[in-house]
Amino acid sequence: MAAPRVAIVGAGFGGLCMAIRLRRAGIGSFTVFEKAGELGGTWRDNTYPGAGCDIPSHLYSYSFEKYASWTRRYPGQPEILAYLARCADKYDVRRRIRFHTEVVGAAFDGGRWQVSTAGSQREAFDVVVMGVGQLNRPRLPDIPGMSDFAGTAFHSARWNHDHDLTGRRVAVIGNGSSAAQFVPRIAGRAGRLEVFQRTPNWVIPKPDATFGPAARSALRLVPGLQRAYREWLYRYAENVFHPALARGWSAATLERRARGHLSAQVAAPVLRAKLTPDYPPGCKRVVIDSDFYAALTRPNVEVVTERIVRIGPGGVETEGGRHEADTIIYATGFRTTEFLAPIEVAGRGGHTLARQWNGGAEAYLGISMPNFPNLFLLYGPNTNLGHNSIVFMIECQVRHIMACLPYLSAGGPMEVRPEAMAAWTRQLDRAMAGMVWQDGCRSWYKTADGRVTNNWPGRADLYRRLTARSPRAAYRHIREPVDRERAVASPA
Ligand code: N01
Repeated sequence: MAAPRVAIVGAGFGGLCMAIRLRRAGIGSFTVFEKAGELGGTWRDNTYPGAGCDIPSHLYSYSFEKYASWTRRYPGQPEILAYLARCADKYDVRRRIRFHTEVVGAAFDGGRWQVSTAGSQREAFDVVVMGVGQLNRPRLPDIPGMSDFAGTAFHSARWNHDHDLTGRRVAVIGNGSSAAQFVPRIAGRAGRLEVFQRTPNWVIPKPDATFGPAARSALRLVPGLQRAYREWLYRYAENVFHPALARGWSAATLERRARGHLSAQVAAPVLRAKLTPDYPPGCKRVVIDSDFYAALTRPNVEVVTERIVRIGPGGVETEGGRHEADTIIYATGFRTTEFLAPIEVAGRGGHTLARQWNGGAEAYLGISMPNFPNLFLLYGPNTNLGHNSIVFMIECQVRHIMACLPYLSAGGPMEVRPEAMAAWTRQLDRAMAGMVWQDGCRSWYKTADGRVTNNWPGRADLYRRLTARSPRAAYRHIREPVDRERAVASPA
């Protein structure tokens, strides 16, 4: 086969990384499908006030495109988006992005993938790489009466910048990382702000700082300095944060830090009690923010913990009474466990991903699935991290896919062997048992029945080693007889 034709779905960190790697390998036969009119994925969509990343800038960037000129230790959304746009231009992949083109389906047919886009266009590719991410579809809650609300309502990932919050009575539903970032930015403007909290989060301060001209020059000019700084950030995350999530030596340190931060910032015992979680830190995503607690102590801000029963035209009704509001901001997160949805994916032999993932999404290395030859995922199941940079994980995945390309070019479509998949699942289950995510909390890492489908339990180092192995042993080529075999399709 000549260079395979590759369809990449999504132009966020993952899709762009794949496109750049292909381009650098001299493979130009790829198309990036992007449903929106601009690149950037989650960093294009999340424009709420204060949006930013709580992984340090020099680590939250591609290893092949280090950037010395970050202005802050922790990057803000505009700077990350600008970084991605610069990467796309520098590596000349922007012209391969088909904007405003939503992929709605992919079907493996006759040894190739037929990729369907909205508007019923179909196009054949040898390989499909899904780079749609885990945090791409906002989740609105299912609260009775939401459509009756007479004021302005929007989700944090679809911020309504035309709506001036000055003097408003604002209800914020949810208190995760997104709310923690924007509540301090809007609390001073809103007339009254109520944060509806279902479960308190552990919060630790974010040691943010600006990089002045001298620091930026040093990082740019001193040989090896930026690399060493990045390496230090990475090692710190591996050696200090990971053990905290694996119930290791730093778990107690993390809890002390979070409790100390709460005590230092919130003096009132009633509010402090409301904000104190009853599960171990890390079970849900730890919020890393220095301003959230302080905002919650403002006289015009209240934390409401009574259960929401309905939303009416005039605001939010809880078990304790009515809370008048003219603006509701849903900071209720994303549909994280529905990987790839709503794209309909049909593999060989009548297998559909919807059916195969009935009990929760799973993929070998988070990248590939039996019955779906030449289909690869970026930031797929069990590859999210609570302790280190997702960009690192994405680069590991892209490297693995690049290693698969010569193999499938030479021998035809290939898929992961069922026995490799089963061994992976066993290994994952064993590692998962030691992690704090199991410890009695609800989180976006889990399906409704409690299976952790989003997170990688090991260190990032281990993931790098596993994905760096030659794919030969774990994959097999799909020959005609196998290709024609029909699955005994059980009802979905
Ligand atoms: O979403 P979340 P997020 N009634 O799922 C509540 C990344 N991120 O957008 O905890 C009432 O964390 C829900 O309550 P509960 C980061 O990985 C990163 O804040 O389920 N409340 C919770 O409080 C982060 O973890 C950065 O009880 C309801 C909230 O809504 C991820 O994105 C910055 C409810 C949802 O919190 C998601 O964060 C921002 C209901 N019916 C985000 N339904 C960085 O800095 C839900 N909730 C990298």
